[in-house]
Amino acid sequence: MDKETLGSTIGTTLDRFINDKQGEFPFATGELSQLLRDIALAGKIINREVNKSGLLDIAGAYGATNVQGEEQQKLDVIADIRFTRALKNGGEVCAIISEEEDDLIRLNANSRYVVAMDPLDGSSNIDVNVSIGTIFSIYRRVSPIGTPVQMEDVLQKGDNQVAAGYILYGSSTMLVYTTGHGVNGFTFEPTLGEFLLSHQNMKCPKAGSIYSINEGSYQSFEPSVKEYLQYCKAENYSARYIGSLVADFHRNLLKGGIYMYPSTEKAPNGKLRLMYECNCLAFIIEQAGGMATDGEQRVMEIQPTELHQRVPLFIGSPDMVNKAQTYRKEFATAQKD
Ligand code: AFP
Repeated sequence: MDKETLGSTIGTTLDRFINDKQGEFPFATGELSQLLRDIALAGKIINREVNKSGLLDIAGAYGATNVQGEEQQKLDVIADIRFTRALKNGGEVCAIISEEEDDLIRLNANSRYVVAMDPLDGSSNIDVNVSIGTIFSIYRRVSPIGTPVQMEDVLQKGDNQVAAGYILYGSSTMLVYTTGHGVNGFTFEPTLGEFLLSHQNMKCPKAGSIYSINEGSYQSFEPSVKEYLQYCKAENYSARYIGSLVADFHRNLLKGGIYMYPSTEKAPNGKLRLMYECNCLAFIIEQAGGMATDGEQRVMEIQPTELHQRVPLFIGSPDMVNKAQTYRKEFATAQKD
């Protein structure tokens, strides 16, 4: 891109960018654009709350567990309420799947879109001032508008996503999203209260030298993952693991690397959720030139059967994901023989 073009687009507000991009969708009605704005607004509100953590009584456990059996933090619950309210008020959404809610949240049956979200991922990091994130996916319902939402509207493959993104509450707050036309990142400018385009047309390096995995579970990884980890060490790769998926993913997207949450003895399908963690990030990484698999197939090809389904995840630079997958295939072949 030449300097003139760069100068004219970097710093564009998210609102303007969304408006300008609406033309990329034939027959666009503006509803998806409005929905993305609603999500950005909720993100700004969560950002405000997250920044007060430590000052107000919003950190710590809420005293309940979510459907995953995980202890909910107060900020998890606040984020869930804020996002649900923003999506409800916006009126473009007919149903929400949230990590924090056992069941589907049914909203306006006259609306076109389904949202899957993890309102605040990495909640165990909240109390210790480490980066956390919001993850979201948007689908178009398949049943007719105006009729009650069906499970088939919600349990769609990742390949059907019309948009996906995340908000990273880090050293600065960023919103990164795709509508299937590349990936763009916006940094929050707190004095203006605006997300400004800062990372245009993001691309994941083809090869990388960072691996991210909770190696504390090494003993219970399957042999192919152990072998791949040995390979990473032999290659002198750097190990980096925050334990906040959005933050680990974002670093690897920018610098090149692989994030892995494989199956373990305790969690045969891994820990991460297909609908509101893996699919969203898989859409983004593929749009940025990377790869996301469950060790066998593309994440976005998996047909979901449950709202809170878990799948193993290998995501990041294509050369690294391919290599990890090679170990897996070799191991599977050796077992057959
Ligand atoms: P929490 O929300 O319970 O902190 O879980 C975060 C998370 O879903 C994801 O953000 C991390 O990458 C992953 O779990 C960390 O899990 P381990 O602690 O098992 O490594």
